[in-house]
Amino acid sequence: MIVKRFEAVDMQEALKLIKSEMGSNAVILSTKSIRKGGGSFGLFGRPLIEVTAAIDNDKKIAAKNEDSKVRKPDPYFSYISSLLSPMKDDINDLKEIIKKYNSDPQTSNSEPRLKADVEELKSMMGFIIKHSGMAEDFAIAPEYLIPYQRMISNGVSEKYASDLIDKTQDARGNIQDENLIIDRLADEIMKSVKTNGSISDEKGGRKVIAFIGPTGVGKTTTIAKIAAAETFNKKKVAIITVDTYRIAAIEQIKIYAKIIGIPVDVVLTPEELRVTIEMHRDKDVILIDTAGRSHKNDTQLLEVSEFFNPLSRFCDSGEMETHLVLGANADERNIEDTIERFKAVTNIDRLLFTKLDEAGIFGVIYNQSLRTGIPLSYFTTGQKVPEDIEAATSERVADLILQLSK
Ligand SMILES: Nc1nc2c(ncn2[C@@H]2O[C@H](COP(=O)(O)OP(=O)(O)O)[C@@H](O)[C@H]2O)c(=O)[nH]1
Ligand SMILES: [Mg+2]
Repeated sequence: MIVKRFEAVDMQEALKLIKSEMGSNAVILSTKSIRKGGGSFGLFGRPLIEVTAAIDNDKKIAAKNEDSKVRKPDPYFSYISSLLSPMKDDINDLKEIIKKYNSDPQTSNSEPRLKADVEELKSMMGFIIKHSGMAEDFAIAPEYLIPYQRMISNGVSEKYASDLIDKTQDARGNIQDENLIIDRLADEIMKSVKTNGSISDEKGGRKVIAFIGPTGVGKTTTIAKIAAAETFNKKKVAIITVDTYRIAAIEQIKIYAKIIGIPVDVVLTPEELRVTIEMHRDKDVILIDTAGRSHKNDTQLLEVSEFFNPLSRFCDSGEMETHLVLGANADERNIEDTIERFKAVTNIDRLLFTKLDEAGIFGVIYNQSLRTGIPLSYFTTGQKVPEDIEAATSERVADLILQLSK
């Protein structure tokens, strides 16, 4: 691995330097503010940022590490293991029988018979599944059992998993090849989930985006990541913090904004918010952070509506968006409860899932997006600013649910 330090006036310049010297596979290890020139300890000098970046000699290894970031011990594998362990003896007996069967000169030429036995076993399995109550509303063919269980053990709701299986079965008749089934399920997942890509990809004029959600889910960190990416895409970005509690959290966003080299304003009232947005008329992207307490606090929910609901009146249509930020590592019931509480007081345009690196299963992302019909905007995959973020895509959702890139 090659590690290098870069000094620049802001993040935008640093990223340019890193990209040109190390290529786009380089990863940022750390960033800090420094001063150069001036007094003996660098006091009074020019403020600069120092960014340490690294690149792996072997890109393949780098890509593998990147991938393992969101991969936890396979819940599907543990599930299947737990199902299989009581049957271990039977499986070993079966293996012995097959071995004998193959080595017996009288039977080794009887492939058709073996095939018929396998078919019989499959239909028996189908019968058991049908009558076990596991698949009450749909008749699942045995070939679909493993993909179905893979989705269930990854947290996809039974209803959505059966819908997906149904669609794959109906549209194209029964398929025997498991890989083909997975491919077609991926197609159905991609067709059913809505994603909106990054802000830069969206057409139209300026965007004013409010990030709301419970405390600690990663709103401020995510805003810093998006601000850095948009600045890098040559967009003019400003951050506004709605601080209704005057907590130290403001310092955090101020530091990020300084490193990225963009302005940050703190507003206290809905009127100040309106005036500040108006002041940033020249910006392409305005990101609004909220300090907030727990979502259980109803006064905070009311404040969200008090601040953001009037915005749609003086922003052009399509300009104003509200992204509800949710931790993918939380319990699904909590997530659903949060969505409902925020939905009751304000319009939610996008769901943004953070902490995918800390989540063991990903079904919640699909379930909640389908349940609400709200498109997904971004996924974040770690604490590092600016790199641990990706625009949500339907391909990635299919990958997360079916574990295609494992
Ligand atoms: N593991 C992990 N931690 C994250 C991610 N995003 C944010 N965090 C951490 O979550 C904590 C709270 O983040 P913050 O942005 O202050 O949350 P806020 O209260 O919603 O503004 C911080 O320690 C972040 O570094 C993520 O994608 N993965
Ligand atoms: Mg915050």
